[in-house]
Amino acid sequence: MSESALPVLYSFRRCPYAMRARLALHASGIATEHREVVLKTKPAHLLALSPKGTVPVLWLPGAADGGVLEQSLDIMLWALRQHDPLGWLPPSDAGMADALALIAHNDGPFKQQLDRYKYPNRSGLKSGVADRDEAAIWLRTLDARLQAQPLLSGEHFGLADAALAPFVRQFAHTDPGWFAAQAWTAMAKWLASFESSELFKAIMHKHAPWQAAHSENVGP
Ligand SMILES: N[C@@H](CCC(=O)N[C@@H](CS)C(=O)NCC(=O)O)C(=O)O
Repeated sequence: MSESALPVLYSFRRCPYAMRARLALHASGIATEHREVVLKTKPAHLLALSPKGTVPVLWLPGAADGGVLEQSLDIMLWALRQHDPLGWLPPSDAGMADALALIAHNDGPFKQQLDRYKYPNRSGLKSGVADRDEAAIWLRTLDARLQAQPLLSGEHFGLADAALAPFVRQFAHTDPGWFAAQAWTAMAKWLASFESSELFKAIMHKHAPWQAAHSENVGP
């Protein structure tokens, strides 16, 4: 197998989990080899590393423990624990617990409501409105937080902001007119500022789908 000295990131441009991993890797300054995945035809090497077949996956060639990180939050924490020049990691245990609680709600109930809102028929629903409205209750708590402080993480953009923003963005884009009509101005401003940031632009570069080199032994 051809081994890159760099960590290898299997990613998909529009996946919010992959976005949060790319955000943390970018903030950490750690260079990676980017491998863009087509979800319908996942590379054999990705599936050999991580049979569950989701992105993002970070592979650390040569790491003693196999070097496979297959959860987006683990990739974020790994990257930021190597280098955290922007101070994204919460400085206290209480701050970390707070960020992890927000992320748990995002990845649990909110993500489920988001999926049912976006694709109600996949869940046998006629409409996603009930899930949209459930999700909106939590989004209003984010808005209240952002009325009291500039960012979810406090004074500076940090772990919680990067972990949640790609998902809130997906929610907003499901019905932009409805989203814009809601009275969550602090949250809408936070989202708009994220979407227009250099950081966001930097992680949304387009990559051609990655293909294994012909000679590469990619079998499990
Ligand atoms: N818990 C995982 C979830 C990752 C995930 O579900 N990624 C989606 C894309 S957004 C995926 O790869 N789904 C597999 C597929 O669509 O085949 C993480 O945090 O990394």
